[in-house]
Parts: sequence; structure tokens; C-alpha cells
Amino acid sequence: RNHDYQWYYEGRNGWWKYDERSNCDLEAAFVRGEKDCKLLLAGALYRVDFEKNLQVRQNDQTKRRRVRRDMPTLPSKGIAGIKTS
Ligand code: V3L
Repeated sequence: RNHDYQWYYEGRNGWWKYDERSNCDLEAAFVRGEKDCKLLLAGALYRVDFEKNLQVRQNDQTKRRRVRRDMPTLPSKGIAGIKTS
């Protein structure tokens, strides 16, 4: 359940953590050396491209956010749109 790494996506002025399930899926795909990972997020299908470090919405490819894999202690806005602290 706990990981050495956390995946983040870009918000307006900071980074959001992915929810735990998505984080597990991303990390597993990444360590397997896959080039991307498909995720269902807030009701829409997205693709996270590990080569470009981008999250792209599949039904509107103009909807793009930067992603990063970093320490779980990186300052963040919260988890999957839920603000913390
Ligand atoms: N996990 C959860 N929700 C997401 C994700 C994700 N990985 N990606 C997009 N959404 P788009 P501020 C985000 C949501 O990229 O104030 C945040 O989680 C996204 O939510 O255009 O700008 C916040 O809830 C957005 O509501 O396809 O930092 C919210 O934005 C919707 O999917 C505001 O964050 C469309 O995103």
C-alpha cells in the first residue's frame, strides 16, 4: 500500500497527488517500463505519457497537464482535488 514514490498532476498553482489507486496503477506501469498508463479519473479516460510526462484526456487531447513522480513529502495542494492542510 505504501510507496516510495508519489505521482502528481499539475493544478493552477501547485501539484495534486493522484488518488491511491491511480498512484498504484501509475507506479506499477512505470516500473514495468511501459510507455503510458490509462486511467479513469473523475469519470473520464486519461492517458499518462511517461515519455512526455503529460496527462492527456482521451476525448479532448487539448486537456493536458504535466505530471511528476517524486517523494511523497513534496508539498502538494491535496489528493485528487481534495485540499489538505
Ligand atoms: N485526478 C483527479 N481529478 C482529475 C485528474 C486527476 N489526475 N485530472 C483531472 N482531474 P482536465 P486547481 C482538478 C479533474 O485536465 O484549483 C483538480 O483535481 C480536474 O480536477 O481539464 O486548478 C481540482 O479538483 C478537473 O476538475 O481534463 O488546482 C480541480 O482541477 C477535471 O478533471 C481544480 O484544481 C477536468 O480536468
